[in-house]
Amino acid sequence: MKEGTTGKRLGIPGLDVLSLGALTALSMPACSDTPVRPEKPNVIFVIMDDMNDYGIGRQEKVLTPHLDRLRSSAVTFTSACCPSPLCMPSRASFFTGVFPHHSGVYANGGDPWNNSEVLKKAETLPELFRRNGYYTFGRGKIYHAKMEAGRIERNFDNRPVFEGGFGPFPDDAHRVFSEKDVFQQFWGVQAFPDSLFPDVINTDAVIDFLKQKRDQPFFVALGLWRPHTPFTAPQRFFDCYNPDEIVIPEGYRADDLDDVPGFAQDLLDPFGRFAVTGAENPDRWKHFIHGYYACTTFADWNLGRLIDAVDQNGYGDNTVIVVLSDNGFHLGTKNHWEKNTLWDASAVVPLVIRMPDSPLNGKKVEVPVGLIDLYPTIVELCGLQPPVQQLDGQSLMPFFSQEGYDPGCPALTSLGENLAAVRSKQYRYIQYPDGTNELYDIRQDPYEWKNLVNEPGMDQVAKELRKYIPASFAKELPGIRRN
Ligand SMILES: [Ca+2]
Ligand SMILES: [Ca+2]
Repeated sequence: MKEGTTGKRLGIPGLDVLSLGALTALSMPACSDTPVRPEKPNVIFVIMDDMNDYGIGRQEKVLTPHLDRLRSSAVTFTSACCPSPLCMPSRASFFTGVFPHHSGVYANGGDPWNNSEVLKKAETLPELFRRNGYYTFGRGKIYHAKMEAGRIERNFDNRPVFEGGFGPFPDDAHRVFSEKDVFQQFWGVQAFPDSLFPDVINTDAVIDFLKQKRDQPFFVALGLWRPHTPFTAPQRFFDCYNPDEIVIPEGYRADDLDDVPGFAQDLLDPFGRFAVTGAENPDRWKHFIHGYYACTTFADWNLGRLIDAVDQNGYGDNTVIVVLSDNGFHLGTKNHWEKNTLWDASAVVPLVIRMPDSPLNGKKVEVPVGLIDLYPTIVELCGLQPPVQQLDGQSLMPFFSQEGYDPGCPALTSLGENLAAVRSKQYRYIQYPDGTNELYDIRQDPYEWKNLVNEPGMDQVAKELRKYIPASFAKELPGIRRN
């Protein structure tokens, strides 16, 4: 933890929360232009599921007006990486501050909260908040992996922590069944009314919570189920897009996999989805892209409702809003749907943080950071007693006060033992367990078309980046699922 910032309101130099707290305790009238606020800031996490960095990096045509609005008063991290490009391990990691290579939790399945000795003992961020006197309120898809009775109660004060699931699901006429895995029957595109969506119900619950007055600082985790499949959303979000204007992603190249190692190719398309929706069916491909765009704009609409509730209920000045996605999403690039890869499409995620009073709000940070950094950021920001576990990330707080700050470390994403990638400002280096690897110059080649690892003169670049791949990896939990 950085010395000297803890105890300052929101950690931003210039405003000392202890002074404000002392004024309150002595019942001294504050100056009319000096708001008196709780000592500890409130914190809200909005966790998107499978949302790409649209509107932040590429593909500006996808409509995220509320995220755009938030970004005008927030810091946007344009190269934020998830710790693992899958729902469960990503969330288990950033909610504990422990990297997958220390917990053994690299992929979905495997009951991480019971089977990982590290995560069994670790304090999740909500557990830490509660121990530090916060009221914790959770709704929706938060951890992905179920927690046993007892532990979920240690995480959240509210009841129920309604999750809701991925529904509503399309009917048979709107589904595409994978020929490779007939159990993947939820894959489809269809409109439904608002009332059927858990995201609407859960966002409503958070809005109701924000209308209540509290004398305790709070932490809210709202986990939205969209834009994750199935691509069901209310009709008006489909109507935001003209189907005739949907195009195949510009990052797609039919021959892109020619220079990709076999190990990487084996990770692709485990359900055969791209085979039935992709290059041989361009109309169907565009139809599914339309569905993903509609679900992204739907998720953004719920975000907008939450931001309005924060501001309209007087929490705007003392509440930090963190918007992130657990992983990115391929829409056919590298002949692949969804995630489960170590390229930018899976590993780079939206990360937007509104830190009231930051002089850098409205700016972009292009330095790679990780969702792993959120936990130590929050510990510093809120002045929390540290958790029992060793934290793997670095506090992001300097990014909110020092323009041009650069700790100089690439961001790490792991998908298994000896299966990991690092992302620097210029390059992505990927290492596979069989010793094969990839190297891309993101500045010159943002879609990672040309693997440079065997190009003359690139040995030194690869060697430097390889230093940031962990020297050892925890043994993977049994029972994992790579999807
Ligand atoms: Ca996800
Ligand atoms: Ca290629």
